[in-house]
Amino acid sequence: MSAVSVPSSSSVSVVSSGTPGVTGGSPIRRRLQPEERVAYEREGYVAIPGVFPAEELAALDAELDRLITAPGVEAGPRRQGWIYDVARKSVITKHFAEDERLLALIEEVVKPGIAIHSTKLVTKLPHSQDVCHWHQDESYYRKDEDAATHSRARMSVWVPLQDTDERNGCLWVVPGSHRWGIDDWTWQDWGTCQKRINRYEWAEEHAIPLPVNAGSVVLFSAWTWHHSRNNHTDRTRRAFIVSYQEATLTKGAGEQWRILRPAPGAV
Ligand SMILES: O=C(O)CCC(=O)C(=O)O
Repeated sequence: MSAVSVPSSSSVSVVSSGTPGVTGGSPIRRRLQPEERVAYEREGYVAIPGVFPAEELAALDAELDRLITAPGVEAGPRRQGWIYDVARKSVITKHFAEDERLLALIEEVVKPGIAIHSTKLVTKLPHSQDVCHWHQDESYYRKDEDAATHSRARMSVWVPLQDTDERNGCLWVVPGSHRWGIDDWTWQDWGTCQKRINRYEWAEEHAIPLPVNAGSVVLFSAWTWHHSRNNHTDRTRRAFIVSYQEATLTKGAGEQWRILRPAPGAV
């Protein structure tokens, strides 16, 4: 196991399997390696390099350029360049959210079966001030009073379409935070990801950045504290995000919910 793309002072769970053809080579369909799974369970996230080739991401990027100009697709003035429910907007985006390379990576964690809870495109335009506050996806997804929303395995898969680092608003996480339940939060009237965790200052002190290259994917638990900062560069930064959950739940985010692989034995 070797670490890649990590700041030297951090303990980022970015691991590569050492499997020929995975790291920096031609992308292949593969499962999480045991050490990647251990890292995910311990830290609440893991970054996997070399999942998608550049030309495939460029095609997806071009499709998103096309989609974003279609009437009613963009999420709104406060979310320029964002597309909610992006996987249901075109054949290309649908296929991407259902890609077997993603499903193979998550299948031993998100189970039994795999369903889509929701998908979105998150964009940071050049020099945008759109901080995404510290939050847990689960605080949006889980309703205490509704057992059909109580996932034990929900995971968000974050796929950057450009190389990301601290200058263009890479993802930040607090390692281990997926084990602490749902933290108290307060709605913010500015920025994005507005259910800001009350302990956000503490999060800042304990967070690490995940600078990952395009072609990588970051898998993180829906309970993991995460956020992203401004884009200080001249280039747009996009991330295609799919939240998956076990197929035994009977709902996700409205019409976005879709079973991709039924749980074994399900009719
Ligand atoms: O891509 C980003 O900047 C983070 C977005 C995010 O965490 C979210 O929308 O839930």
